[in-house]
Amino acid sequence: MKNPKRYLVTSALPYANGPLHLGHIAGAYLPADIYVRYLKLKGEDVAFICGSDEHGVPITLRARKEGVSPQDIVDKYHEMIKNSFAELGIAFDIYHRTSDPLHHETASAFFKEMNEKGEFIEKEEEQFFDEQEQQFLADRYIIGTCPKCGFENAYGDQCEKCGTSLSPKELINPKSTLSGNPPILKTTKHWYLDLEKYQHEWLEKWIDSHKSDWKANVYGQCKSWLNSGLQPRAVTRDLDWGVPVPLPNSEGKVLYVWFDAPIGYISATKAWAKENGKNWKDYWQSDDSRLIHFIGKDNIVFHCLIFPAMLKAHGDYILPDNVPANEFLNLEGEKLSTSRNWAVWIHEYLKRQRFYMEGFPDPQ
Ligand code: B3M
Ligand code: ZN
Repeated sequence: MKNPKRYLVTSALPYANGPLHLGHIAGAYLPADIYVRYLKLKGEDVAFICGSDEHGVPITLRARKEGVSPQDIVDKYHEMIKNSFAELGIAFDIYHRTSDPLHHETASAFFKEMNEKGEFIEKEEEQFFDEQEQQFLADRYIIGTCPKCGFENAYGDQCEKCGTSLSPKELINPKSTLSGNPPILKTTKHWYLDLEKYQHEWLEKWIDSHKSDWKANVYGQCKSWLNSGLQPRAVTRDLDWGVPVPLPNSEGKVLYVWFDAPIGYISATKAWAKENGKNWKDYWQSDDSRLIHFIGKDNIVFHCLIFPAMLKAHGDYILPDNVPANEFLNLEGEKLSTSRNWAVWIHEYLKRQRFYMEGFPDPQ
């Protein structure tokens, strides 16, 4: 876009289930911070938005393991992540969080408006249910034997041993990680985003229009998703942690974390605008604004296909102008990873840096 009036720059919302590591910073935060500093030096009108992503199954799993509530987990890591960014000098205009009531309101309203426009497919399906715990089981709550390689502790969505993506029903001898019992199949209703329809109506054309101005790895990944054909995707889950589905008879259901998290960019912008005498709609709903998402490469499909589909289906919003996604950072040849505890942790790095800068304390 030539001569936009204002810029909305976002960095991926870190999951509040662990501290930041160097891979995060190199991927989505430092490049965005440099870009924003450049724009601001030029005198541009910029909002630089980020916050904690505080929903999703990994947070509930961690809470269970530590015997605390999901809110306790996100409170702890939100503070820690926010402080690390501040100390590193990554200068967001706001660092918000998705457990904030303003976010719940915003995400609920977004879902409701899409639903009223008839954008969702409602479908009943059989899913695994733990009878003892009286709970439907998210993919990560089910383990069993991998049908490809025979590894006995494969998750319902992926085998960590051979890397195959799975669906829970493919596992041999599935077991609930909550009670250890074999789950039963039970019918449940969910709301789906009709990505197949959008692909044919406009998404494919829109991605093609960015062949030359998006990074080759980003464009290439989008094309490969499109070539294998997009399928409808469930945007709700049976879970008790998240933004409740704002419709009658949907107790025990929440919005899928990848539905509410990108809306977190919108709620964060609202919170920032309120504090700074700005109008958030200028940034999200005006054609002379430029929206740019900085992310890591594992988030490409959500930012380039799914979130744009949501924005367009809602109807009032602009689409991202660019989505610079970076490759992973490796440490001794292996990808940095929170779950495998293979990382340079930012809070530790900052502690050491402070130590070297301030010098050794006096011996007495
Ligand atoms: N929290 C995933 C990640 O940190 C996710 C990003 C959300 S951006 C809306 O990789
Ligand atoms: Zn396997």
